[in-house]
Amino acid sequence: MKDKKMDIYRPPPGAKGYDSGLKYSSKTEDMNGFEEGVEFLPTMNAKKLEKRGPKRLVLVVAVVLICLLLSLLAGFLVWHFKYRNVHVDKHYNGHLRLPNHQFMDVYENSSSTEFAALARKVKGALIDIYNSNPDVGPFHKKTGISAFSEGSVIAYYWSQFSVPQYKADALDEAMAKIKSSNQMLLHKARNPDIRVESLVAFPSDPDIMTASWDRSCRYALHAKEGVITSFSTPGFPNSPYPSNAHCLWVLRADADSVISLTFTTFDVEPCDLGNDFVKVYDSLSPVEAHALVKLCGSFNPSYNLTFVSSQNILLVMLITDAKGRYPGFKAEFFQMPKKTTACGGTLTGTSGSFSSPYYPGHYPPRVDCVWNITVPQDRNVKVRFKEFFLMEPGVPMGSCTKDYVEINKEKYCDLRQSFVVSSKTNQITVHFHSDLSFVDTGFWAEFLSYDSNDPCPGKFTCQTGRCIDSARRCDGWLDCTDASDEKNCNCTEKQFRCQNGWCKPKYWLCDGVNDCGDNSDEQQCQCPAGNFKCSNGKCIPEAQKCNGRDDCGDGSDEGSCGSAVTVPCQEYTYKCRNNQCVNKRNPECDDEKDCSDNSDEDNCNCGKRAYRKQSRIVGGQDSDVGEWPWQVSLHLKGEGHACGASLISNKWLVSAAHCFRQENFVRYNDPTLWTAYMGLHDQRDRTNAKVQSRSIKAIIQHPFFNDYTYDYDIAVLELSSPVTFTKEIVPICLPDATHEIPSGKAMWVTGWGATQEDGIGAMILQKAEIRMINQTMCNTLLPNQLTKRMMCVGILTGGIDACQGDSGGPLISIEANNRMFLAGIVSFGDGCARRNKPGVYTWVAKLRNWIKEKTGV
Ligand code: 4AZ
Repeated sequence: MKDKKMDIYRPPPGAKGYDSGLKYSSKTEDMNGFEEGVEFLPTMNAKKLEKRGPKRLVLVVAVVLICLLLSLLAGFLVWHFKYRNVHVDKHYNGHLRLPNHQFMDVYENSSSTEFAALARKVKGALIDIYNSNPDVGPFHKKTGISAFSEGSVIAYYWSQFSVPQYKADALDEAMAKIKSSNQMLLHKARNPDIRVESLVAFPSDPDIMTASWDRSCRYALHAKEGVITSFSTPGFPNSPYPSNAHCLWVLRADADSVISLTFTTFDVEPCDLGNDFVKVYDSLSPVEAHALVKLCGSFNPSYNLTFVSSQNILLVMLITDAKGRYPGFKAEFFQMPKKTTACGGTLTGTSGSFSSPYYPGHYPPRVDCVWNITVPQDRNVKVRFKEFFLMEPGVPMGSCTKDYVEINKEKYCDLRQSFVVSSKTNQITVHFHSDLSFVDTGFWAEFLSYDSNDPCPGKFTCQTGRCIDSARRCDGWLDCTDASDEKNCNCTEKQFRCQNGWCKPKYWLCDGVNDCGDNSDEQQCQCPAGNFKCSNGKCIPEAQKCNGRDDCGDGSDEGSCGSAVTVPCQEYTYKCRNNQCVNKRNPECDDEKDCSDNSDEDNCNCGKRAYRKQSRIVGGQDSDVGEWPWQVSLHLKGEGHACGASLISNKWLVSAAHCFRQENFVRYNDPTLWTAYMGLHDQRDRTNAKVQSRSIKAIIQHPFFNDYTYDYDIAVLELSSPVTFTKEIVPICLPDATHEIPSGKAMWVTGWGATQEDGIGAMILQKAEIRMINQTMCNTLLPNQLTKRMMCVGILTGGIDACQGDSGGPLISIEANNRMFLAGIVSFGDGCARRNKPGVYTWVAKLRNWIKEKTGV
């Protein structure tokens, strides 16, 4: 303390008085104004402060320490009660082998004394095993034995544990390793009567753990030699299955047999509407690791739902929730000798075919098949996979970590289009592997020998080995799956060069489709920066978008301005029933309330197919049963199928006016000449119970139909009596007059028309995916032919199109929530499937008011 005046005590930061001192000293100029003798601030009394300081410090430190201790204690208590003391329930399912026991038929009956006796022993053994592991034993609550099967004896069990949360992972780990731990040996020493082998435990199937039910049912069925055994969900087919139910069917076959199970009818709640499902396990334990398939929704009867077990057991489980009761399933099963699952072998000769076991049924789990293919010495061999379905849930695309086909050291899996693998020698080996869980329909393939010097006589050889027509080289189409037919090309004057070097027909420029792959064919047609591109191609300043005025001329600048807003009515705005207008694009039946009176969602029982979309026939054109349930076949007396039509209500159809024009002195608009078939799939199967046929009461052609230009090519037909809607008969939604379809949009055309120009009609309903082509481009391709009631839709490279006999049929646009709309009616074309000659369709939205006027729909 040299100078008391100078020795100003500064309390620790935060202590009271520190701020005051600073404030004071910083305002020295004000000091002059203070009264003498007034003890103004404690900081000025240095002596007092010096004395008080150390005491206060001790106090502060003590308080801090106490606080620290208290919070530590609180933390410990929280941890103890919230985590250490909080127990979680854990459930496992598994199985084990009892090598010194012989299977007896009575073990199939879980109420037999023999079952109970063995179950007791197995349970005791399991508890012993658990108790010998400190991460497992202390938490064990309950164990039960659910079944036994052959294989000495295999016992299926479940165990329940209650474990502190912080020990849950250790329990999972210990259970996962239970097979490899030496606890089983320990157990054997203690109880020599029961030897345990191959013990495995899996966390219980999460699908079961998340479900809740108050009804359960259990059935045990044993296959009889040479007999097919059927079973079905409770109440089938007269009443729907129960809600909140958990049903199990234990299916068994004799030793050394496997089970073939087929669902002949399957109609469960749609997967996206609820939580009802059926799961099939290749085990008597319902564990995900042995699940073969999880099914929900409804499958049409032609879809193959056959599954084959790897052993003589299968478990089928149905779980339903509180809502949505559906008919359920009917299934049948039979046993067959295990050796029939043998697959692979040696294949020789110049060609042949082979497939995964039970194709097109689902291949069994746990199989490895090897085909050694040898063709004559001087030839090479290639394998063409015609169909290939090896999809497993949860497997990253292309990783092939589970089921796969391996050739030339490369693995193939997932879902693939037809592909070819070739060998540079006269031999090739194909290895098919399926793991323990989840199966698919597999593949079928053919092998061919070829001359290595000329693998594709007269044709172009893709780098994959596939042969394609030489004319397809450098034509802009990717005909080889590896695009090798479009590499190293010199563009002709009818082609332009994409930025990535590919040559594409000039017609494909600015058609709204990214033909180049790098979008360079669409870039030159972009509007300048700051501009909006209208659907008709016009460019307008961005600021004019959504300003309530039709600056484009086609309303496209006002069509999609976020969520629906009531705006002044315009030609392009959707008009609600209460005469208010909204500015949302295509608001009708999109499952969102856009009009204040909800009229945009009225009459929307249309455009949804009842069956799950199953067709995975890549490259094929056959439809599935029920895939296009509004498709109608119009038969002309004495001639059979002549035109298509679409069902729009239970008694009205929409078709093309030109189907009913007068020709060769026949008045085709005479309704008595026609019969309509609804729910039809195969033209040869018109007596099928699913088909409803009706005569026609009235044909109303559009009064402006021009039989020369085909303008207004539309007609409505009234059925003699209404049809009943079924899974195969559903009406299509009609688009509002303001409905917009952007160029490039993919749509579907369906019909029984000719499958090639001048060809004959198809027996099975065909489908093709085609694209909307902009009007400007269309006018260039089909000059002087188009009116405002026509749209051009097709694939400019050719090969896919409607054709004769498809006329009058639907062009379908898939909109929000997979709802389908009748965008067009097949009208005419310049031949069929010709390059740069898209099909012409009647634009239904433009004639929507006329349809309403004539039919009330
Ligand atoms: C017809 O004759 C027909 N490529 C229908 C459609 C097309 C061609 C012909 C379109 O019914």
